[in-house]
Amino acid sequence: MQMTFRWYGEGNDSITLKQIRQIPGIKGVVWALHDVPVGEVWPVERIEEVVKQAKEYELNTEVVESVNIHEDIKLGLPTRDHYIQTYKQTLKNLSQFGVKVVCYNFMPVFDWFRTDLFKEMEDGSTALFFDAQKVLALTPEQVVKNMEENQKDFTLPGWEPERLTDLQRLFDLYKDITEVDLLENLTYFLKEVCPVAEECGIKMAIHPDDPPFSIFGLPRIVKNKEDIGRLLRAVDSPANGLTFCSGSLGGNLANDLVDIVNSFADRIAFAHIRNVKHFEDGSFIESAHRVEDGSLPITGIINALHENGFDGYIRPDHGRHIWDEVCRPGYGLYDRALGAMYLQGAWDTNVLLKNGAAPKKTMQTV
Ligand code: DNO
Repeated sequence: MQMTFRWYGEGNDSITLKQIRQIPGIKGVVWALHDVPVGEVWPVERIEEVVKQAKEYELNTEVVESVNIHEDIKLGLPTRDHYIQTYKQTLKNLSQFGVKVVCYNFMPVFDWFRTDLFKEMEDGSTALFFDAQKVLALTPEQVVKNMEENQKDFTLPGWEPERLTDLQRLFDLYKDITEVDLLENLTYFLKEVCPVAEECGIKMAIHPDDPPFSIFGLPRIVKNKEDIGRLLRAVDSPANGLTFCSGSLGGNLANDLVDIVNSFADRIAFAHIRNVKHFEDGSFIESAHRVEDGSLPITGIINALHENGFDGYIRPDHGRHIWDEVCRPGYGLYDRALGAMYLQGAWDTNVLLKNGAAPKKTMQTV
């Protein structure tokens, strides 16, 4: 596996490349041009700029998260063909700079969704929280009203602000879209884009729905093993891959995460690993990565990735906010760095168990 770390870019992230470089084992940054509006082509010069910046710190830029999908593609509107063309051009531009994986999602309207960004935990740290009862009680009309009144509280890292400006229109457009329609629209998109991705040596890696169930009546089609199998079969190309996200799929405890890894190992191009602690009412909080700290089988997942010879990219996922760090919700330095070390510790233990003690290292000259 190749350990990476998400970075929001110079001037857009409080974390520096120098800091990332100093976390043991990190090979590359997972990046995006967050200011390019969804649906527009990513300019070559802008891509080159990020690649150069990362190279200075010996970090690769092989994984992009995300090239977001225009809502017209998800809705299957006639204008989708234009946005599919721009998507293909972005892939071509990225491939000129050695990008190997493009993570994306197909969630209508919202990307990931939480109710609290800084929920206090028992140890005094704060973390992202999903209050299931609060979400269940919200109607789409209330969501629109809440967001209009209090937009900043609902903007999460990775969301494009323009999505929130015409929420009511989007909710209306999705009223008649079923899960079957949405899957058809995803298949249409993948059939167009995968041949180009294959030519470019890029793997498209769909991110599961977060949370992995319908919210506010919107359709969701990447919630569980069955959904994943269906969409991988719909377009049987090596470029049609998966981002295995333990925290997203683990938002539903009925998902057997180890089984999902074992079932789709050859299609997992990228993995986001984090733990989640569940409560009786269906709510969950994003705990530390350690297996004991949450409800998910983090070490079992790493074992399964190792057993399947996983050589794709992996990153620690959302962290808690600890040691008084002021940072983007879920994307601070400290807890994610701890996460990276924990995941590598679990991986190295697997290597040790399989291969026996590591051979003695030769001394480097000073
Ligand atoms: C949240 C992220 C998501 C992810 C997108 C991929 O922290 O995992 O925003 O980047 O769903 O398109």
